[in-house]
Amino acid sequence: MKKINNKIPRSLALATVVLATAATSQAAVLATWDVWDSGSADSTTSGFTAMIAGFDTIRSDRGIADGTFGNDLAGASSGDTRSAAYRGTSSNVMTLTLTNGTASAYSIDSLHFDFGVRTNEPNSFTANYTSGGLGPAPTLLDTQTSLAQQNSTNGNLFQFDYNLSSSLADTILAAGESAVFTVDFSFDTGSGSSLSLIDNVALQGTAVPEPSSAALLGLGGLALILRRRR
Ligand SMILES: [Ca+2]
Ligand SMILES: [Ca+2]
Repeated sequence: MKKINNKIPRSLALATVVLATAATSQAAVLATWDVWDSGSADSTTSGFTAMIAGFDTIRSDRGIADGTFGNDLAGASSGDTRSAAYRGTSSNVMTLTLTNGTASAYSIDSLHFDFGVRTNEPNSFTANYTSGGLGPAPTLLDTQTSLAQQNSTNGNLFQFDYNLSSSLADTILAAGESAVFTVDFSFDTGSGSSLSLIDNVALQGTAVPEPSSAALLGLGGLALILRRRR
């Protein structure tokens, strides 16, 4: 009797380890924008494509060089001086489109960006999940109003990090699906003498693990152990 009791917990522990190993998947940086050669992401996780459209122009002298995407995600350049720029008088909606061209579903975990307010230019915005494979669409992620002007060059400006699971019921982007996020800027006195800036944009996500043969074996083993125990 004593022997059996000693063996059962060890077998259960082993099955649990097998299950846990099969279910573990690491967060990945899916797309980043810092250098702004174009609206295309600087880099993406293999198989993803990502584009930002709608900016007024790409600046060459006012990047936000704090080295972080938003505040929470390291890895942005501390030397790059480019950013996407927005005037209230022309295009004032940033449209970010992420497409999952891999064979796996991914959970889209977080959106990060830095925002710098310039004289007489957009100082308010709403951040939205707008359309695509997540849901529900549309979903308001955040509203910011009357942010202070920050006219220092290359400073550490406003930083935003959004945990998408706190706003979206469905954060799973299936293979082949796209997701569109928008940041809608507002307020402008009309002088148009400078530009508000977006820089250090990133999306983070996690591959959804397929039920692997190891996990199925683990489940089978667990069922067998539980049956024996009765
Ligand atoms: Ca930059
Ligand atoms: Ca930052």
